[in-house]
Amino acid sequence: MSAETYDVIIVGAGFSGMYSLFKLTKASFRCKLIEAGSDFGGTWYWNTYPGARVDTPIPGYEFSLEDLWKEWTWPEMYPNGEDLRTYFNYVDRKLGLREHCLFNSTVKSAHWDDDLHMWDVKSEGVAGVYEARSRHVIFALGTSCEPYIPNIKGLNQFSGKPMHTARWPKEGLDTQGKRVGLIGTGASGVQIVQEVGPKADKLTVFHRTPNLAVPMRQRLLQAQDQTLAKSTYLDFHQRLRETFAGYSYDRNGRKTREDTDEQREAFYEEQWSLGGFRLLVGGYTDILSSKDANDLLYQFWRRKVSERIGDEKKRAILAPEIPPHPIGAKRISLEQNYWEVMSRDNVDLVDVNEEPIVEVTKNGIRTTKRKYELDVLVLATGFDAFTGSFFRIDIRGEEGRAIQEHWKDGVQSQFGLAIDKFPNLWFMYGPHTPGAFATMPVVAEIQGDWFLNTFEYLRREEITKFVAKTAAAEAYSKHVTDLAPPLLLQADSWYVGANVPGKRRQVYHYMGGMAAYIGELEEEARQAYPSFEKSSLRTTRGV
Ligand code: N01
Repeated sequence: MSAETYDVIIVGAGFSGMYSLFKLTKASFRCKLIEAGSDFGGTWYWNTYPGARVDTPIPGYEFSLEDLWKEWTWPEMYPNGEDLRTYFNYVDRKLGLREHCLFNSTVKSAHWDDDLHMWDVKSEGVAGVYEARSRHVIFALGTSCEPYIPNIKGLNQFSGKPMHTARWPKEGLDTQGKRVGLIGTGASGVQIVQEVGPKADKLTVFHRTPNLAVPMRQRLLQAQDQTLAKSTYLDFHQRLRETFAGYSYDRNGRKTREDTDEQREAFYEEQWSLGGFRLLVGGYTDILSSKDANDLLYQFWRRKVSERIGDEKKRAILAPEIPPHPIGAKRISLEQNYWEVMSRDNVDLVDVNEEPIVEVTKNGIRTTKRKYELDVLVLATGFDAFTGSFFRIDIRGEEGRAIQEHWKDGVQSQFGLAIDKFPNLWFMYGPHTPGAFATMPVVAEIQGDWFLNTFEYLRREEITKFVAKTAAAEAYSKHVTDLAPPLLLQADSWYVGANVPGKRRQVYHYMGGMAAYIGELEEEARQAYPSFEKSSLRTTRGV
């Protein structure tokens, strides 16, 4: 065993890992961050596929630290992956994070030692095996880290190697003038269509479920405008902690039928023209609880989108009369010219419900009706979200209990950041947090700040073992389930684990709103952590 011993090992170098590393090292906790990739960025390190771009407008999608934003400007309202990677490098330079990091090393195991109140962590990478001990471990793995690859016959036979969007070659992949096949039309698929459709000789989209995408309204930004706006940034970032979903806009406080038909239409139109997620998180309060409200919104969406799809056959597939699922129950994507690109003559739409894929061959895809010759096959098939990245790691808590076993009947957590029977183990932006229903950096900061306060409390009190009570975690998990609006469960989406065959269907998101989530965390700390058991080895060092 290596002599290296830490207060906190952090796994993952995205927003959450970087923020925690910064806060904890600043407070003199000895930290090590381990990351499988070769640089910072998390999602934005891995997702380098053409067109990858965030769906949250700046300055919401950045750290709220004044030292960072006062010297930084963005070129676009919704930055692309390259600009985000440049930003992460800037953050590293400003905050001096790299010296605490081990890159190119994948954490393979974390085992709890109940005698020493320490975790034994092992990772493997280009520099070989790395082993260290730490009082606490924070898994900052993100929600969507482990790619989901469907079990399609012959997939590995394809000569061009099928490319999952989250494992895109760093050197790029030329699609110019190629025959490209695409499986998957979630957020990644929409962006691939927009980028690759106009370049490819032919783009064949193997389409299963319509994406109920809404306009992004991307725009270029001037540095001087941002500089002027910075006087409002402190208030802006504070507001993100107060709105329901951590956006600068909030729900309108009304139910759909409280407005007349004319008022409602005018409101929809206004939200549509402003773009972003306004129709969902800036709209009526009952969209995910009333089928009637949801249908009205869907029909508005369909009218707007249908105007932009020239081809009648494509329109019937992309914007069907009957909603494929309640709108908003799968994550809505933001599009720029998705419908126009889908309408192009060189873009073919194969409805796999009518014409299922039989197999992937060396040169393409064979459906029940015909064979499609392809040079490139893109899998935009999403992720084994929330649990996939945990289950890849051999994590063992008290009495050697494996996380896979502990969560076999569903995820159980305390506040979406701690797990009963796994002392001193933490996770960020995973299950039971506001997650995909909230602005990501805001959730990362809320959790990171809570860790800092909690670890300072543990240090003060000389508590060396801190573990969520099982009854409290059960109650919290039920609370999260009860908060979910009924329509959320009706779509086969990654929100509820239904995109991966055989995965347990459950509520993975905290849907009580950002302010309520923060309130619960603050109350727990104010009451000196009644949901946790505490014990101490009375060591003089460490947390
Ligand atoms: O993945 P998804 P994603 N045959 O799970 C299809 C974030 N993100 O990578 O809907 C045929 O949404 C599947 O079809 P269906 C964002 O939070 C953000 O696109 O299951 N099709 C679906 O169309 C997002 O929600 C950004 O019927 C198959 C697609 O694959 C999350 O990541 C960009 C299939 C998977 O869609 C995940 O998005 C990218 C099969 N066997 C991602 N198996 C932005 O910020 C799966 N599919 C903009």
